[in-house]
Parts: sequence; structure tokens; C-alpha cells
Amino acid sequence: MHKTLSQYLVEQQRQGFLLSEDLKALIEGIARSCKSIAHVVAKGALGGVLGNQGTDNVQGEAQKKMDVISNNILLQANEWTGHLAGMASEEMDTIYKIPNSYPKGKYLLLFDPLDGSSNIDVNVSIGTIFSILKAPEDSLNRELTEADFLQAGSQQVAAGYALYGPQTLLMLTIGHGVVCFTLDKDVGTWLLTQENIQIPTETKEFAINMSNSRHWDTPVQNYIHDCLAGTTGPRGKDFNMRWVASMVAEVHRILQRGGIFLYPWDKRDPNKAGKLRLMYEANPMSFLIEQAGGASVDTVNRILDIQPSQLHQRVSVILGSKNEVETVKQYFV
Ligand code: P6P
Repeated sequence: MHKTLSQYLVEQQRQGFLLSEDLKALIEGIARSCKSIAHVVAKGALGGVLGNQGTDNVQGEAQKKMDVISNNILLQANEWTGHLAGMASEEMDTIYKIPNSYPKGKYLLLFDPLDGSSNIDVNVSIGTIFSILKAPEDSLNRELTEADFLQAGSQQVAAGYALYGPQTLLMLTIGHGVVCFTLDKDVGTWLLTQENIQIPTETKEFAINMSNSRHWDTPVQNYIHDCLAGTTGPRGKDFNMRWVASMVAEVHRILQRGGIFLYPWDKRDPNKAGKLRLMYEANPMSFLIEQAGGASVDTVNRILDIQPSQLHQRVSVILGSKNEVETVKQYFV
């Protein structure tokens, strides 16, 4: 008999691992939101939810209809609960302050409501990524600001993702390891199907968008060259490659069987920042990866140590099997 998400959270609370009733209820609310998103995603063309919205997001990317729908589901399902001081999303320029009609709470929720949008219309796995921070103590008595969100990833109290694929999964950490729930669609319940997930320290599988190779910095070019050389090169083993173009799917594969995922900055990027966003992609994924025994760096620095300066700032990401991440770091020395 599988435990439900609620039973898992109650038992974590009993063991002293879960911070508060508020956090437990907030996580359950996010899980309900992801159930709703999964339902809409699964409708596809039947629900009229495919294609572009006709607008761009703060990143300058064309928004898909599902980006906006998912974003609104997360806002509407969580704004009234009294657990949040505010929210931030890849799809919104500024922070979302809880309307005065609702009580404010002590947490901040950040999310990429639908990661992998380019895959929506071609029925490839996509997901929702979320990160939970504590709001500054005094924020209850004043106007919330963007600065309240600019906390290092090491300050997260919980993080996870929903993966809308052949199964609908919820991956979660509250800082006590990584667990996975599978949605029982007959009953509409998240059931615990994996506990204490551990990433193998070694791997023979890398994930990177090879079409960018001529733009990569030299250390990345050298690392991938050596992987491709396989047993004929310095690595002494043959590698496999994967690229789904949904970070959630790549990270899930790594949590299941190991691997390394790279989205480094490239020479087209004057700020050398990279494509992925720190606050609601790299930080939550790095929390999960480290809690499962992996490592996550921006090429050399631990991502969870980065002190953010902007809500939508981007970062290079190299994460996965601990020993392989260490190997990549040697190419930057
Ligand atoms: P590319 C999806 O848009 C995303 O933010 C990540 O989920 C994914 O890993 C990456 O971008 C894919 O980027 O350049 O291969 O389309």
C-alpha cells in the first residue's frame, strides 16, 4: 500500500523534519496545482490549449497558451491560502504580491509553471518546477519587494518538480533526501513510489545541446570532445548522449540513473550568464540533485551558494553525478 503525499508529510513532521503546518499545507497546495496542470496538459488539442498565446514573457520568449494557463493555476490555487507572502514566476515580469483580500503568510513560492514549453505542441515530457523560501521576518509588516526573494539557493526550505510524461510524477525534497510520488489518476492522489533517491556518482551519459558546440567556451569543447572520443580518448570509456530540451526530463533521468546535464554560457552571451534561470530552475533542481548525492555548479562554483542580484538572472548549469561534475570542473582549472 503506497503512502499518500499527506501521510509522507505528516510522518516527516513527526520525525521533526518538516518545518511547520504552513509548509506542509503549502506543499500540498502546490501538488494540487500540479494535478490541475497535468489534467489540462493531457487534454492537448482537445482542450484548445496548444500553440502560442501571442505574447512574450519577461525573458522575451513567445509564451505558449499552456505557459499562461499553468501560471494562472499556480497563482489562483495558492494566493488565498495564507501561507504565502508572495510568488515569482518565469512568466511574470515582477513579483506577485498577495492581494489585500487574503492573509499573508511566511513563505515565498517561485516557479517555472511549465518548463520545456517548446515540447508542449509535440507531446514530449514537460514539467513544473517550484522552489520555496522563507519570507523575511519583517515582510509581514511591510510591502514585499523583489529583494525579499533574492536569497541563495541554500536558503530553500523545499523544492521539487512535477513531470508530465507517460506517468505524472512529483519529485520533492524538504531537505531530508529526495522522494517521488506517482499520480494515481483514478483517485486523483499522489502516491509515494520512491524514497531516498541516490544518484550514481559515476556516469557514461551526458546531456547537452550539441548544436551550440561551435559557440562553447574552450573547456566545454574539450570536455565534450573527450567524452565523444570514448575509449579511444583520455576518458577511457564510451559515452551515450541524451537531449530532451525539457530540463525537468533531463534532471529526472539523472535522478533515476545518473548522468550529467550541461547548459553552459556560450560566446554569443556577452554577460556569460547562460540560458537557464537561477531562482526557479537552477536552484530548485540543484537542491534536489544535492539532496540525492549529486553536485551542481555554474562551471566552478556551487549553484546553491550564488547570491542572486536579479529575480530573473540566468546562470550556467552543470549538474548530475558527483564525480562527473568534478571531472568537468577540472577542465576549467
Ligand atoms: P534549448 C526549456 O525551454 C529550457 O528552459 C530547459 O527546460 C531546457 O533544458 C532548455 O531550455 C532547452 O534549451 O536551447 O535546447 O531549446
